[in-house]
Amino acid sequence: MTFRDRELCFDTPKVMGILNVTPDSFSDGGQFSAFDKAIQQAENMVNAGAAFIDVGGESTRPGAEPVSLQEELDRVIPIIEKISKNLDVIVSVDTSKADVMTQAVQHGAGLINDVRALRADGALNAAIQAALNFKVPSCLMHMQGAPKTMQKQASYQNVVEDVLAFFKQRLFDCAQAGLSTEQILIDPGFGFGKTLDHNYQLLKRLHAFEQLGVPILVGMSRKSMIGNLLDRDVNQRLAGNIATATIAALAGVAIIRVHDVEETMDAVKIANKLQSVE
Ligand code: PT1
Repeated sequence: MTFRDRELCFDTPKVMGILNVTPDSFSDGGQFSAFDKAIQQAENMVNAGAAFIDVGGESTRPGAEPVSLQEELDRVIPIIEKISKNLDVIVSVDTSKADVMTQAVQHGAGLINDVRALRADGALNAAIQAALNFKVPSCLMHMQGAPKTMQKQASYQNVVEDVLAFFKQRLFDCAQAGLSTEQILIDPGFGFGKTLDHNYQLLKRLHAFEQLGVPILVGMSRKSMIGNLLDRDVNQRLAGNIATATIAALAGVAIIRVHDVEETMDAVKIANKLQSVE
């Protein structure tokens, strides 16, 4: 698959490092600005082996409030520009807003990552233009409901079949609108309108999504599906993160979205060895 000017093969899983650029994520009153710290963190993740850096300016975790367009642009565009210019990595933009997608791609982003699967106003058209003009693909994620309330009433007949049906319809609608399936990745959306059991049913049956014929991205890092099961707060979830990443790697996913890049790379290398040894 081509990400702007880079060709990537998903014969083994690639690691995507998470870079949140929300107001409080870096402020510790020190001498370095939030901007410099974000760039430093991106560099650390690239040195640890990240193939992607996912830059997000709107939190979508359960209960999160939306942010304005200008606020999101101010947060992410300078970071995307700097990382694309200076680091050997594909920059992903984690957004649902058409204008953020367009400007991010104009400033160097190589992947659009949309937790709302291009359903916001203008987003599908922005993604089509990004694909046609810059060879920038899009990742469509499944979410039931909206971040503010999605954990209040998660309900499915069969979560795997329901999420699969959502993607079949969405891939069809995108193709009809002019976004080729070859330019799409999918993500089952762990923690987005799902109970603990829904999340583990999806993880157990990740292979079912191969029938869609597109690369699969997963993000479970530090989520409540790990914390609630293990009764661990967010800074005590590393072992759980590695366990879930290893399971995803063995299932053959294309991209694993994580905070702890260095540790996840070790897990991916072990899974790769297991897959390739005779
Ligand atoms: C994800 C993802 C994302 N997750 C993609 N993008 C988040 N493609 C942001 C919790 O249960 O999985 N895939 N962008 C972060 N969202 C959450 C959701 C964070 C749930 C935490 C939880 O704790």
